[in-house]
Amino acid sequence: MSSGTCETMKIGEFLLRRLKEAGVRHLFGVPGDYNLELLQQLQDTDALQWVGTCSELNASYAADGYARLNGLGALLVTNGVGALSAINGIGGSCSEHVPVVCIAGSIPLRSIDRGLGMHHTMADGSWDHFLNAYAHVTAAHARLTPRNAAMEIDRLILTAWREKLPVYMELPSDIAWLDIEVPADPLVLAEPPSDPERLQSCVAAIVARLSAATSPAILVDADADRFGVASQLVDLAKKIQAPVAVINTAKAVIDEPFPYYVGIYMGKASEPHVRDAIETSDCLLAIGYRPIEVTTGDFSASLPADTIHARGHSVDVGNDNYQAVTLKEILENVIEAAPRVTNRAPLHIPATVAVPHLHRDGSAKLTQAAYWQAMQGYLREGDVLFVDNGTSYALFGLKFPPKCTFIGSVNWGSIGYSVGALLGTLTAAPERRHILFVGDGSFQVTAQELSTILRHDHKPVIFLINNGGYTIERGYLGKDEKYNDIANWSYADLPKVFRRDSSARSFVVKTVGDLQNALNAPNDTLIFVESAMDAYDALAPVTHSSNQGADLNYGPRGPQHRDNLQLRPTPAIA
Ligand SMILES: Cc1ncc(C[n+]2csc(CCOP(=O)(O)OP(=O)(O)O)c2C)c(N)n1
Ligand SMILES: [Mg+2]
Repeated sequence: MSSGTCETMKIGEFLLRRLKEAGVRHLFGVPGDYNLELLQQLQDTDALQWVGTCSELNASYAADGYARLNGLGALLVTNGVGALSAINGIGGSCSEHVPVVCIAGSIPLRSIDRGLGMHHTMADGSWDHFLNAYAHVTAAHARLTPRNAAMEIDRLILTAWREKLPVYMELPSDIAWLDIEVPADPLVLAEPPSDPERLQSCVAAIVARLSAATSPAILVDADADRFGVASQLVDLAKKIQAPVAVINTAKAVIDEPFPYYVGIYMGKASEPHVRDAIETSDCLLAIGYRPIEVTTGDFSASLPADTIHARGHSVDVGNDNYQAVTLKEILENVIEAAPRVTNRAPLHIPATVAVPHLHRDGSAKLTQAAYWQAMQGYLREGDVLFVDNGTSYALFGLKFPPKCTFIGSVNWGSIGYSVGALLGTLTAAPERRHILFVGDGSFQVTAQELSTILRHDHKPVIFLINNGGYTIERGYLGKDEKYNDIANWSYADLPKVFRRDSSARSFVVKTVGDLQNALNAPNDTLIFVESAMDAYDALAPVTHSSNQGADLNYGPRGPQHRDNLQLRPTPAIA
């Protein structure tokens, strides 16, 4: 209960205090003259730990990765130049439903009052462009003033946390040190409770459907993770003995060894038993389902027409829509009320991917098939597993051990996200093993952040595929075109470049034996494994999906139909 008492505090200090009360322990970003006054408050009060990044783009990715493990993340940028660098990452947080508070130290209110032209603006006396730009990629935005700061700081932080979406806050540089009256009580992160009647009616409608069903099933998207209901979904699946599938965005949200977990659903591209469980279900409960072409086998997904759609704060059952309900309360009450089922054994899932024939001969040239098979053996319980765009999408085909976390940017798909986000997850949970699977092209976008990872003594494992460019794009168009080639960096030397006294173990891997040797290295320091592979080598599902993407993107008259302009699936290169 709030005591309603107030105290006097500087605006900047109040902002930092509120972030801390909301569970944020680190702030990512880049200093700038418009935010240094807040940074000094951070320094003086020790409220949060500063993690300086090489760019604001990387800070936005780091805050996103941090938020995925921590529940909320934050970054600090400077006006215009910093804010617009970060906006791609914030767009990603919006697309992927990740709560991030983006704070921009902005031009002083005195300049706005007097219409003074300032640097990091269009030099035309304008001041609203960046606020307006952020309005499109956030759930809420505001410029703080001494009058609104106490209210807006709480509104923005709570909105990010409740909606699981980013917010944008401008802190004019001349107000962070001004005293205002603020609530003395700590900020409480809580959802408003559901409307009792709506909750009860909705639960009754769901339970009636589930009880009458003979083949209920559950389909999970990323919101199940963001709204923290994975354990409720497991409990429900156990109680009603129903199969659970995820879509790519939610890989490993349900522990993959869980007996009722059946696999990834993506329409025609799914394994038959998964497709069957979802498409023929007589009561499908879908959680936060937001289909796009890459998560539905190019729109071949076909959910039953009477699917129950549950979202963070509303549910559709039949013709009814229920508002003022929270996902957690809905699920907890459904678990309570649903009759226990004891006669539906878990599906017997046939052994999946045919194991490719692999060379026992260690001197054999490394192929993607051999690589991913070796990686399957490398994963262990509790890993944080990252994938960037590219042929590394093969990671989706691996079976994750228990308690692993998957981090990817599946809907937004911004290459390089993973390297920045890796800094964020390492900062949030340094005790876990973090493994990054990334291509050379994606890595080149955000590579500098490896230096911050080394600077803070983190110990991730980085598996980089060096295939000379954008192989996944060759499957769309330009199999041999120069635009898909990139510079051939000496990737494995980078730890030394980025930290002179680096103790990282670096490997350049060309054969199956080299890879095995690298995989035997202990995880007592950063491990960087650069694997050389053929530019045409990719697992068939990855290339196939690029080919389909080209048909969707370019249409029947597109250039992908010309001879030999597109990499097509071939049996793995031996
Ligand atoms: C910011 C951004 N720019 C461009 C793209 C388009 N794109 C998608 S995948 C890709 C190539 C990835 O290449 P790489 O990381 O080397 O993976 P590979 O397929 O070669 O293993 C590109 C350029 C993108 N997704 N995001
Ligand atoms: Mg590549």
